[in-house]
Amino acid sequence: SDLEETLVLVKPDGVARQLTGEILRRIEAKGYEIVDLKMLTAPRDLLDAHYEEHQGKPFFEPLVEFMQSGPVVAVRVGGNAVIQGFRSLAGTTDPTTAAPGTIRGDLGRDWGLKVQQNLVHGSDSPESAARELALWFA
Ligand code: DAT
Ligand code: MG
Repeated sequence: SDLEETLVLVKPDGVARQLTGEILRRIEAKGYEIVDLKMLTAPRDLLDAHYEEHQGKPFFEPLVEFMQSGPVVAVRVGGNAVIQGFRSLAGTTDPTTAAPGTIRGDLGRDWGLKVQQNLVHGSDSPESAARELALWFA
């Protein structure tokens, strides 16, 4: 087996739309374990560090402002190959084209240009997962 941990964030749109339970349900139904969990309104410096790879891109500022707009739920999720597995559960970045059956495909609303409002974040590699878990669960 390939036991891993990943960082999942229920973004402010997911919390505001009361989808936290539905998203956690899908994670647990897949067989993944909720190892740790907390709700917080993320400070700017945490978001700058979290989205470091996107600094300088045109969507960076709107993304960070959106992520600060309300509470998020940060979840440490464990399981076999969970890093890739949660990305698969989440679906592709844009909810408009995310496959049905995925969190973004089933629940993500089409907000026009606001691609950042796509309900969840999931770490994209073992290196990202380690870095992000250290930031959010320091
Ligand atoms: P993902 O969240 O699928 O890993 P990402 O890491 O490429 O996607 O981007 C981080 C977030 O930034 C993403 O969830 C939504 C937003 N975003 C990405 N590309 C975007 C774009 N072209 N326009 C607007 N927002 C974008
Ligand atoms: Mg990403």
